[in-house]
Formats: sequence, structure tokens, C-alpha cells
Amino acid sequence: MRSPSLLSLLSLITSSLASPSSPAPNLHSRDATTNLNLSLPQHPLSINLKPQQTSTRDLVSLDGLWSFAIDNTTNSTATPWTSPLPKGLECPVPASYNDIFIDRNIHDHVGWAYYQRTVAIPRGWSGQRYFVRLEAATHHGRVYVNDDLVAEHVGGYTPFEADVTDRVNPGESFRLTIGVNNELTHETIPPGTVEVSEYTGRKVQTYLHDFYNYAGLARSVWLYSVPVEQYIEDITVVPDVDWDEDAETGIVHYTVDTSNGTGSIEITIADEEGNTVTTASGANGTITIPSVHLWQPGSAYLYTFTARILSTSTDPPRVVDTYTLPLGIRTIAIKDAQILLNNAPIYLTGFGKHEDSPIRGKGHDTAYLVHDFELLHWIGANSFRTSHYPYAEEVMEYADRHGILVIDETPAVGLAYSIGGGVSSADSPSTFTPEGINNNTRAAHAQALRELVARDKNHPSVIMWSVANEPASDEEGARAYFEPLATLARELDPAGRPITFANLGQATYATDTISDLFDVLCLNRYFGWYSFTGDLDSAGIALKEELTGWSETYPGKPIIISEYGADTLAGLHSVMGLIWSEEFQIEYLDVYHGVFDTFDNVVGEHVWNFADFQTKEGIQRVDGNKKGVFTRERRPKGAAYALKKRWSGLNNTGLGTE
Ligand code: GCB
Repeated sequence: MRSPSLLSLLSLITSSLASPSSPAPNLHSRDATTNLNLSLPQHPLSINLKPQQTSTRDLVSLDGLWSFAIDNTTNSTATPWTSPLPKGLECPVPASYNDIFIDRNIHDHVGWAYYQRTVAIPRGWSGQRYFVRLEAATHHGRVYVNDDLVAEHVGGYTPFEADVTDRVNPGESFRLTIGVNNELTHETIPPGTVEVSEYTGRKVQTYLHDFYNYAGLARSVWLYSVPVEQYIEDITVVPDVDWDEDAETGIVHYTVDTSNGTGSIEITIADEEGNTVTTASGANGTITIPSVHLWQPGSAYLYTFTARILSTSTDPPRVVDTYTLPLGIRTIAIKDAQILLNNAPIYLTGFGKHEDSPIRGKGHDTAYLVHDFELLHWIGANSFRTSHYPYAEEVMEYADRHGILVIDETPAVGLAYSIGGGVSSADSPSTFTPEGINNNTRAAHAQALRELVARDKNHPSVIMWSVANEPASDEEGARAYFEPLATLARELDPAGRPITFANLGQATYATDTISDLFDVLCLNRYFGWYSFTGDLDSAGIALKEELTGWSETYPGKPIIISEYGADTLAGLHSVMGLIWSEEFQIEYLDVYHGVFDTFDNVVGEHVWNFADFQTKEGIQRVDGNKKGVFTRERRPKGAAYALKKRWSGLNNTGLGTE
């Protein structure tokens, strides 16, 4: 059973985020070992299971056009934004709002924006408890029912909910207003800085990652119901396999959390034909599946795990609540510098991606979802990293169904003050200081990690957690910052998935201070681009030298090159293979691959990036980052064909091409 009132949890989250209940000791001690027992403030989670329509639950999409306004005042409470918004602007949900309107004021807005619509609670929902669920509000969301604030959430890429049962009766309507704030500070994840222009008085947002800080309601909003009597709040499934048998036996450890009530819990597991293969009773237990069909990349066998609450006060028993979960049986382990998927070494091919498309920004789009996975399949990719934040839950579900492996990353990007969107500045300030990345930042980071694992723990596609992208892991304070987060990541996942972080080029095997805390070395490297620009001979030598250093320093850990790439202007050609040309991108990748192939412990290659993507305005990028193998519109550059050729010839990708 879990705590009864979601609303009280939500208000607790808000207050505890504002002032952590148990302040952690100073991060900046020179002696990292004194910080081993740092206590991270605890924040309750506000996530129930992803809503679904079942015989006991209803689901209403609130996607579509909402009234929209931005708050240009400096005082966010000055205007009663919960009153009907001024007529005029309508904004699509899901979508980032920045590129929708032809208005620089909206595009560049820093602060609160408001979405509003009328919502009717269906008449038949008496006897139900009902929630408004936001899949994401980037980066800080507030939910108002008529004039009342009913939920608040910090963190732009994970869901949260408002219980509206006691506020609106079935058959009645209410005005739903959602405030969304895009400000990033040194205590948010990702971090940034807001300054006020001395000339215009306008807020200006800066941040340390290169992708554009798209904001708004980029994912779906739902109204959904569960039975008041008792409902399923959470399910955890941990798959395992007994390899000793002739025919492998699947093992499923499960836990079902429910609201208070007296019903009994029944579990059914069905195969893809819908035949029941096994059943169990009780809120937790272990189930075996003889002659199991394994979940594999490219061959994603999914069982259906159904949990039901039954009331035995009637004969036959009555179904109080039911929820189904796709269930993939597979194992993931690290051994002898290899990643073992289902007990066999796997080589990862694929990309760092972004949620990014023209006009919608980071808005979830099912057409792009399907098309992107088609392209992954076409090119021979078996995996991607959710760089640099959790992606929409629909993406994870699609990866489950289509056998794509996912390195699932938190939104902790930009925790290195030496970096400005991939371009170093030599005299930057230290990162881990009370005025910079501090205890409160880490508390927000811990919460982002908790919410990521809580949301994605059941996905067979997720094979690894990435705790951060390119933190200043070579700086003083990094170990004190990361050690408790690495411990937390291990504690959070009952399935014990490997953990990693994407390492920044300047933090070499000689200067990095945290890699021993992680299972897999993910290295982002740009020799030939940010250093040795255009000089691929030197790049190849530097890469080889560096991989040798990592291999000798961490002999048992597998290495994935989690980023390597070169900006490439689609259609630009050069017989001499000069930078920015399609020929250079091909040659650059080729040099890297030649080096990877000489290391047995290099077990994966993720090109940066799958597609060109929008970045913050700046003098170093022309209309975005062009390291895509596909353009922003998903047209192939020459490198796409080169990768397809290489990846279709590789062993151990699990795609059956070898
Ligand atoms: C990186 C970052 C990524 C950037 C990339 C680049 O190291 O991890 O977010 O987009 O470099 O292209 O500069």
C-alpha cells in the first residue's frame, strides 16, 4: 500500500524542493571519502502508472488547441492568470510553444506561460477517482482547477498529476489552467542562469547545453479515472532467466502497489497469441515461464502482464481494478569488459538522439516517432541514448515493441562550466561551488533520477541508466557530487541495470575522478572536430591513445563511444574532404571505426547525432547543430549509407545481419 493522498504528496514535493528537509553536508571538501554518507533529501514521487483505458478505468485525451498567453510581467502572481485568458492565441498540445507563433516575444520568452481550456468530467465517473496527468511541463508546471492551485512539479521531462476528484463533480466542467515556466538556474536540472537586461528590463536565459531550451506542454495531457474502492498505483516487474535449463525458463519478480482496500491481487501472464501461460496471486511474488520467448533486439517478444484487484465479497469475485503491462523477458549484465544481453555479448550501433522537429520543437509527434524508428531499422541501429533527458513514454513503449535498446538519461546536462555548447572556454569558473552546481542542484538531480527510474523501470528496452551528460568529472567536488547519485541509481532500480554517464573529452582517463563508480564507460569524443579540426590523421592517433589509456585504467569496464561526430551541411561536397562537407563526415566516422575495431572492450558506437537539431541562438551554429546523419527533416546525408553498410556487416548487434 502507498500513502493515501496524492495531493498532500504533491504539496510536499513543492515545499521540499524549495527547501530540502535534510541539508546535505558541504560538497566541496577536498577529501571525497568524507562525503560517502551524504544524505540526499527524500522527495515523494507524484507518478502513478501511465494512464490506460481498461474495463475499470477511463481515459480522456486533453490534447488539441488550448488558449495561450505569456506572462510578461516581472511578478508572476500580478495577473490573475486563472481567469479566462485573453482571446486570441491558441497553442497546440503537445508542442513546444516557441516556434508556433510568428512572434519573437514568445519565441524568446523567459518565465511563465499559461495554457487554458475547459474540461468536463464525464457523468459516469461517480465512484471513480480522477486525475489530470501531464506527461511533461518544461521545466516547472502548475495546475489550477478554476482559481485553485492543485499541483506543482519541478523537472521538465517526467510526468506528474493532480487529483481533482474532490474539486469537480461528475457531469460538471471546470477551467483547467496550466502554468509552465522555462527558467533554468544553477539549482535546476538542467542548469542555467537568468539575467535581467539592464537596457530592456527583459529576462535573458543562458544555459550550458547547445540544444534549444524549448518549453511548454510538449507531451500529452490526460484526464483519467481509477476506481475509488481500490486501485493499482504501481507495478514493478523484474525479469530474469534461468540459463541452466535446456529450455530457458523465464523468471518474473513482481510487486503490485495499491491504494487502501481489501481486494485480493491476481496476476496473469499471457503470450503474444493471448494464451495464458501462468498465473499467480498476491501483491508480490515470483513467477516462472517455462520455455520462455526472450525479448531480443529486432525480435521483441512481449508477454502481457495483467494485474487485477478482485473483491471476493461477491461470488463470482468482482474485478475492482485491472491494469496491463507489456513484459519483455531479457537479462542485462556486465562481465569481462563486455555487455551481455541474454547472456551473450552485444555490440551497440546507433545514435545519440534528440526530441526535435521543425515547428513542434520538442513536441511529441507520433509520425516522427514511427519514421525515426523506421530509419533506425533501415540503417541497422539497434540502440540509442535518450540524450539529454527522458523522452516521451510513448517512445519507450515503441522501443519495447520494436526491439531497440535504450540508454536512458536524466536531464543532467551542462554540469561543466568549462563548456559552452560543445565549445570550450579556457578560463571558466569552477563548476561545483555553493554559487554554482551545489547541494540543491544535486537534490534536484536526485529527484530527476528517482522520477526517471520510477517511470521507466519496467521497460525491457532500457538496458542502462545514464546519470548525466558531460559533467566536469575532472573537477574538485565532482566525486562528492556524484558518489551519492551513483549509489542512489543502484538503490532505485530493483532490476539492477548497469549505470553510466557520458564522459566529457577534457576529463581523460588520467583526470576523471568518478568513472570507477559506474559500470560502463560512455565516452564523448570529438578529435578531428573540436580538436585537430579537419586533421583526421592526428584525430585517429589521439583517439587510439585515449582508448588505450581508458582500457588500461579500467580493464574490466566496457567502453561505448557515446558521441562522435562532425557538423555537416547536407548537400555540401568537397573533393578534398574539407570540413562541413558530406565527404568529411563519412571520412571522420571511418577513421573512428577503424580505431574502435582494434579494441575488444569497445562494445558500442553512438554517432552524434541521429538528425540535425535546433540549438540556442549563437555565433557558432547556423540554424542549429548539423552533426545529424539525417537532416532535421530526416533526409539522409552520405554518412547514412556508409553507416548502413558498416552496421549491416557487424557481428553481435543482435539484428541477425551477421
Ligand atoms: C557534446 C554534447 C552534445 C552537443 C555536442 C556538439 O559533447 O554532449 O550535447 O550537441 O557535443 O555537437 O557539440
